[in-house]
Amino acid sequence: MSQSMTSSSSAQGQAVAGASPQLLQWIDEQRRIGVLDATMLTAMTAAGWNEAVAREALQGPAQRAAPTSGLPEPDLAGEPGMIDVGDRQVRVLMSMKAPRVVLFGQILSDAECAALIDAAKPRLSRSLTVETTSGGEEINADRTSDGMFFQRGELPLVQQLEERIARLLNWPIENGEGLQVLRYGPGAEYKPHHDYFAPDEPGTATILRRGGQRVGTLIIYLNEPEQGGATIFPESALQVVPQRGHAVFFSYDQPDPGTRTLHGGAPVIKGEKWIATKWLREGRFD
Ligand code: PD2
Ligand code: ZN
Repeated sequence: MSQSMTSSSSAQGQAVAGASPQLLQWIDEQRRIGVLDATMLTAMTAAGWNEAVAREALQGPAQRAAPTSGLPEPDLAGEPGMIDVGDRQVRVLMSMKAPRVVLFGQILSDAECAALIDAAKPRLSRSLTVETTSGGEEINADRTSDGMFFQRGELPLVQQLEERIARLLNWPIENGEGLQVLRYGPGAEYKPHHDYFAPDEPGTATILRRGGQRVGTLIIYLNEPEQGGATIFPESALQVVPQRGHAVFFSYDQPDPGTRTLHGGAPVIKGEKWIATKWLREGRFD
């Protein structure tokens, strides 16, 4: 829990009697990453804030929350080796400008990777992809993995990971789709594709009603296949070898191949590959 929201702070806020500037700043930060008021209220009272003060501090500061604009993007000003995501330090391992691709380390611990796999395993079924002619879903021969989706915030670990991602990429939790977990066995692959929805497909208008376009993808590696299974960006001759707890992020400012974000999952040759994917939308995905 953040220092800045502890009730022992002596500083007193002027706008809200009893609430410190640090508390108001903490509320703004939580709101910016999409934490709900109810969640903050629970955390504040657990940290010792009087409930009436906590409720008052939460009232009315919606105007302080920054509107979503631009693209999801880590703050790499000053070329940090690590990014503080609240409860963890994430390593910055590689950053490429065009296409925008960033490789991160230790976004999840080994134990958290194992826990996500265990939670997903009983719910796996053959992966579907969004069917862009109708906006529905279909089995896709280009994607031979098994998968499942968690609801946003479905488990404490999922919620924790979503908060980390929101901080890491400066993008609201509400703009994220539910976390998808995929398992690839030997021979399984995901042929090269774009993650945005093709504007000229008839089903795209329906898909976009919920949250607008996808603007970014974070693929998190939950294990290490013995051979094969890299995430490939053929237009950049880039190959990301899965390492447990690492994640590759890429963003696309337009639903256009000019973004050079064509990417795929190379066939697994030996062993299994497990990933968790978070797709980020331009607006709220409710
Ligand atoms: O598993 C991968 O490496 C991969 C490749 C391409 C995952 C995705 N796309 C995806 O989840 O969108
Ligand atoms: Zn993809």
